[in-house]
Amino acid sequence: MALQFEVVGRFNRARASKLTLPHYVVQTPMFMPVGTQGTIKGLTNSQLEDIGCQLILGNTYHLELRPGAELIDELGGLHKFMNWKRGLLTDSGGFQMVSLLHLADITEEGVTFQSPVDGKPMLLTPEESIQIQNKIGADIIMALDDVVRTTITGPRIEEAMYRTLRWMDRCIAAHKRPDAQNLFGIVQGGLDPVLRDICVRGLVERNLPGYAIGGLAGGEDKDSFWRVVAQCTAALPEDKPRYVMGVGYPLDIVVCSALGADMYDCVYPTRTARFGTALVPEGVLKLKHNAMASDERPIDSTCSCMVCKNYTRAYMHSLVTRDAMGSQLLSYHNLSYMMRLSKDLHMSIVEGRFPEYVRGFLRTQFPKGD
Ligand code: PRF
Ligand code: ZN
Repeated sequence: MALQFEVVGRFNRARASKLTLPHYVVQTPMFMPVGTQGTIKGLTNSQLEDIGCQLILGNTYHLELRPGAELIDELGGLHKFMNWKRGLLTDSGGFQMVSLLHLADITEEGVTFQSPVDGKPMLLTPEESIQIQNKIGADIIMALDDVVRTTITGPRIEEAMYRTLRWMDRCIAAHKRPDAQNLFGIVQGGLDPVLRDICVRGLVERNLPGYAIGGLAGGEDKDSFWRVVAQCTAALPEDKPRYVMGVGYPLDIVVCSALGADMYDCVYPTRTARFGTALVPEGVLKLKHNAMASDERPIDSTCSCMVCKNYTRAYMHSLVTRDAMGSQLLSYHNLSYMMRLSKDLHMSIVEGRFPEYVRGFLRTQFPKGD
């Protein structure tokens, strides 16, 4: 195991931790920005460091297509290649192919898909996903899982859950660097509590360095989503990190942290920035609205980020969706907001004022109490 997980604060099921990874020590709860091509769209590494970003995500699938894991390995691994000194995590690739390419097809052998480069059929097996991730060299690597939409029902959900467990064993056998990289398992099983339970038990038996809860944030209602998270966190070991994949919205991060989850990733803050939407304590602020055209206030008067210190809503209104700088500045603010949220959650748990923090968060987001 190449990590140390130390719980430094608790409030009921919520925890704050110090997670020591091979390249960096991070604090949880933690939001991890998503970089596909070895970069977070619109931000430099030093900007990411300035806003307190502790760990970023890379995608196995994208990095393998370009520039290729072989080359990254030759050049000393992804940390060195992109000159990022903090934490890195790579997702296994299957989910990206299934969600991006509708032509992907899953068999027991792996995920088959048509190459977006030349249209040739390609196959990503659990063994290959791990080999690629070993070459990329991230601190945390993810098992290849069989992901199905939570909104479908029937035998396919059960098949995918059992296949995810069988693939887990193939990933463990293929993992060549367990002392330098942490292989996390992923709980699948849709919205079915019996299947989720079988999957959690199966993964826990394999004694992995950390566990992810997958298959969520795919269109199911919030109640079902939170119920699955609550069930999984209750059954996962106390002394290992728990990562809810593809989440998400600030509200979901607050709720999942209250339920005992520690790590989150989502493209939402940077994607929504590119459409001109700012994350603020009250919810969202649409900078494209005409009302912003002459508004001299900063995006968020409670935010001390570089963008809020220097620019008005009016200036941002004139830039967004017209100039790349608009997306870049807004991504910077939105990620600053997510980093502040992570830090506030951590500190409020450590300082024993988590319930007050959550109440304040909810009151600001839902002032009418709805
Ligand atoms: N599995 C993997 N990556 C993911 C997910 C998953 O279930 C999700 C949740 N839908 C986001 N990213 N491997
Ligand atoms: Zn700001």
